[in-house]
Amino acid sequence: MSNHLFDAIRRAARVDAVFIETAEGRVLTYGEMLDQSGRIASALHALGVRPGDRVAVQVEKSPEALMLYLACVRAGAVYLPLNPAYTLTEVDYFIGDAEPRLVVCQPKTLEGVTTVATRHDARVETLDESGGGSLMDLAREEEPEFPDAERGADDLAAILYTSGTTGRSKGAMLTHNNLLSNASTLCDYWQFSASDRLIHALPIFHTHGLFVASNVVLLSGASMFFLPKFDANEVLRLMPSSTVMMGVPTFYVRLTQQEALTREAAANMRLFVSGSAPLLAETHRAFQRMTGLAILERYGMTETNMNTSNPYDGERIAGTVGHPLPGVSLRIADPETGNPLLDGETGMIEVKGPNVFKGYWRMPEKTQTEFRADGFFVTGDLGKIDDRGYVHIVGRGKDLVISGGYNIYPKEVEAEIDQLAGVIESAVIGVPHPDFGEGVTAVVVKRADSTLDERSILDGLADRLARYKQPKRVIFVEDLPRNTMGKVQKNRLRELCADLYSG
Ligand code: MCA
Ligand code: AMP
Repeated sequence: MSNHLFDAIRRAARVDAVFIETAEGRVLTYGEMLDQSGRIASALHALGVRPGDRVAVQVEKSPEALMLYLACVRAGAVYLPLNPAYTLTEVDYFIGDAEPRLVVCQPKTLEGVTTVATRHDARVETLDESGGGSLMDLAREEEPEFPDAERGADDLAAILYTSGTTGRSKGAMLTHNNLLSNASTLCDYWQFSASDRLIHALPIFHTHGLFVASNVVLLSGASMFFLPKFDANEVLRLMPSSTVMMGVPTFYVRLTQQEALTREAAANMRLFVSGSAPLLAETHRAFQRMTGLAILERYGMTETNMNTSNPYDGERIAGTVGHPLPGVSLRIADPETGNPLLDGETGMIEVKGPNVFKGYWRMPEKTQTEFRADGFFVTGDLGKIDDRGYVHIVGRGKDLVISGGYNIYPKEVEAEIDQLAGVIESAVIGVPHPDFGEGVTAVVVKRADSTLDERSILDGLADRLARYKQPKRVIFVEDLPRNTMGKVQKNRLRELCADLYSG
């Protein structure tokens, strides 16, 4: 039997080597990783999970949660991670759309999730942040040996939901080879080896923390400090015994606010990687001034995994995302016609390669509109390539806010605000924010007789949207500025609110 992704992970695993160390000093070796993921895979099988079945997982970060991902790969299931911050309303949509065989949730959300899952014929088991719960009780009864399910390069390994500009979230279907080829490329490009130790402070329900960080460690047989969440002091404490960190720009903003961030503190570190959102050149420079190290910025997307990276050896240029990775074709095209543009011209970034996803789950038409006839995927990011071949992201052709590395689609927030009594219409924008990069901001037009205020709008959204999607501020205006076509001029609103979070 061959399992495209797990066979490669297994080949890199030296059973006695450390894979994970937690903040409390708990150590998990590669041998234990193989045993534990095998037991969980057996439990999944006993629960009726078969190759191709979806397994939806909404749990806090823990080593066991990562083992569950690996168990799904081994059982041939399609792993579907969900942010624990999602409300039940949001979870209901994902379960209804993906139709998982099994949902794994936290014991504290069992009641609500069971109501939703039962409606969609899914079974529910639990996993808590300390590795307990009904799924683990079942796994403990199982043998560690599990015959990995036969899975080829093109079979699905995961579905990750990404919000759509027109409302409905889309499930990006990622194959075994999407994940394996991209992680292998990154291992080489960033020169990972078994002697590396990564500081893993990212969540594990998105591409960055799940595939980029964890798969790269697994495929190089390296180890990682596995932190429940980012904490600048904790990261500084671990730096002397680590070699690499991956983070979103907010991690680096927060680190540069620490006096303890010095050359000595970072002396053992060989690489800091940033991605998921633009890293300000001033953060890049401040970090380099304090540590002597240039952050390596790269660019990716849920649908494409990683597309570009600044060089490992060579100049890492602030404000650029570097060169296309080996095997990735990247071009800049006219957003309307799709015709390729010349270097230096700004247009739509389009990519093609083994990293690019298979399509959106059960949305063939949507999938078709996002690809050009020659197979290039239209990213929705606007960029240019300079005369040294470095890619610059200069804007977004899609209406999207990125806050602390999380994506928020204004349409989704606007729809929730608009259905509150007293609201006539709203526009949601991203405004420069010193910590999160962009702060979600709502501009609202209310009825003349309405008593709505900022607090009542926020209260009205509390149970409907995950916390990070909720506006940090709500501003009221008489009416929204529109162009002659009737389209809301969000750039004018961004100017109006430009200083909302500064000072
Ligand atoms: C937490 N809050 C946020 C965010 N995170 N609000 C807006 N944006 C956020 N990102 C809320 C909290 O609920 C809290 O609300 C308040 O803001 C302050 O929380 P704080 O303690 O400061 O936040 P934190 O827990 O320290 O989290 C900030 C964080 C975290 C560490 C930046 O958001 C994070 O780990 N982000 C990484 C996201 C990520 O992995 N993205 C990769 C996507 P209140 O106080 O009101 O309750 S993958 C991707 O984009 C592609 C593929 C790629 O290229 O990588
Ligand atoms: P996601 O949908 O979470 O996969 O987010 C992908 C989006 O994040 C991309 O389409 C970009 O807009 C943005 N992104 C990721 N990395 C970078 C980066 N280094 N610089 C600017 N934007 C980025």
